[in-house]
Amino acid sequence: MKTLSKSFYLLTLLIAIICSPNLFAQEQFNYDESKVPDLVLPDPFVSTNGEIIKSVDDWESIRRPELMRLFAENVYGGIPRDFDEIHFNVSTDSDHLYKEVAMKKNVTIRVTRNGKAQTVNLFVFLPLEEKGPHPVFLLISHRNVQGLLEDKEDRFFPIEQIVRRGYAAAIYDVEDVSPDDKDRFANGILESLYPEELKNSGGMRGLAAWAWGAMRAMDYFESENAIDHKRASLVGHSRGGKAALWAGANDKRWAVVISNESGCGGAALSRRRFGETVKRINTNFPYWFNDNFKTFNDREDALPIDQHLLAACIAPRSIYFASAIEDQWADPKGEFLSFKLGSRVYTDIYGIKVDLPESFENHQRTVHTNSMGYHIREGKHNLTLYDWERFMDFVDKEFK
Ligand code: GTR
Repeated sequence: MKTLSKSFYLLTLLIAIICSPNLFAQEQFNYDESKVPDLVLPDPFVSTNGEIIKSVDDWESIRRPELMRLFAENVYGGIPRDFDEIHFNVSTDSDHLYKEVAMKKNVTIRVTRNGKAQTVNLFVFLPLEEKGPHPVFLLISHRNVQGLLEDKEDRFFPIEQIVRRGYAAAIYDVEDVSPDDKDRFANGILESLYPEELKNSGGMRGLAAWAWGAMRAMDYFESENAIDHKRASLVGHSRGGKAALWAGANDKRWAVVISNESGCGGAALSRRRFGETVKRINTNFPYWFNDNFKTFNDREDALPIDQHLLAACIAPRSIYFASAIEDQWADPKGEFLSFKLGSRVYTDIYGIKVDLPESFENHQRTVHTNSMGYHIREGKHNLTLYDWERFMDFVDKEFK
């Protein structure tokens, strides 16, 4: 009898293990607000040396450069600015789904450095109805761009709606710059143009490379008469949103920087450890951030920055954070808090009157205030037409 119950027990255990293959591998992620640790965050207004930051000059000459260096060294790697030549090969494409409303330009951006070259394909749709130069939205896309351009029903990049509102719509595929893949990520600018970055533990990896791509698209906008490059908005969703924030912080040519549900390593505060954590993102996507970021796995409190300071580094240019209620993995509350805390630089340093809700719990769904736009919508993790319409409402107002 005893042997029987023992073997029954062992059998049950075996079945349990087989039925849940991740039993031992799976880590627990926190979705319980009461378990979020008390937050002690780095202060935007005290430099590492203890200087008190009070003026635009203090911010721009001391604290902002210091923060940008800390983000580069510890999180994303810097974005190299040097290359030998850049060339744009532009052709007009008349065979596309949006010919009723837009002119399509296919742009091959060719960049050379030390005898090696990299090409990035940029697709630009210009409104037919209105006279240029047109303000522009650029989407950093980690979804297959050819697929998006051939599917009118997909509203991830709603070309028709964007051009009908008088904006140019531009997109490139991160694959052209640095493939979104653990084994292949170096097969782009990291091998061709900037191989030294890979040897540096604080060097550029995937996300910073994608951000470099957005900067090259901006180089093209500057050369294109049909585009009003001074009224350019950079958009990224999720991993693309992380890259958009880093590109926007580095490149002041972007008038508006928009993060859609970028979560961990993007809009959300790392120290909250709500949903995705630093350790988890570094484990699943080791090629997005630099090697130094991995030393903060399970040590978020040791980070010399947190993500509210990245939002702050975009000030006084316009910034937008969007979240989705069911996208708990990206920590909507952590995104709101970093937005709210980042707003202190807009108000206290730049004197911009920003009217944001006091707390996440009492927030309105959409808040478009001076230089700062925010919304949280129903539903899951995605970039939708609803999101784009809110972005365009905000940008209309900003550019008025
Ligand atoms: C998830 C990742 C997130 C986010 C997302 C996405 O798997 O954990 O950080 O970037 O992918 O890009 O859709």
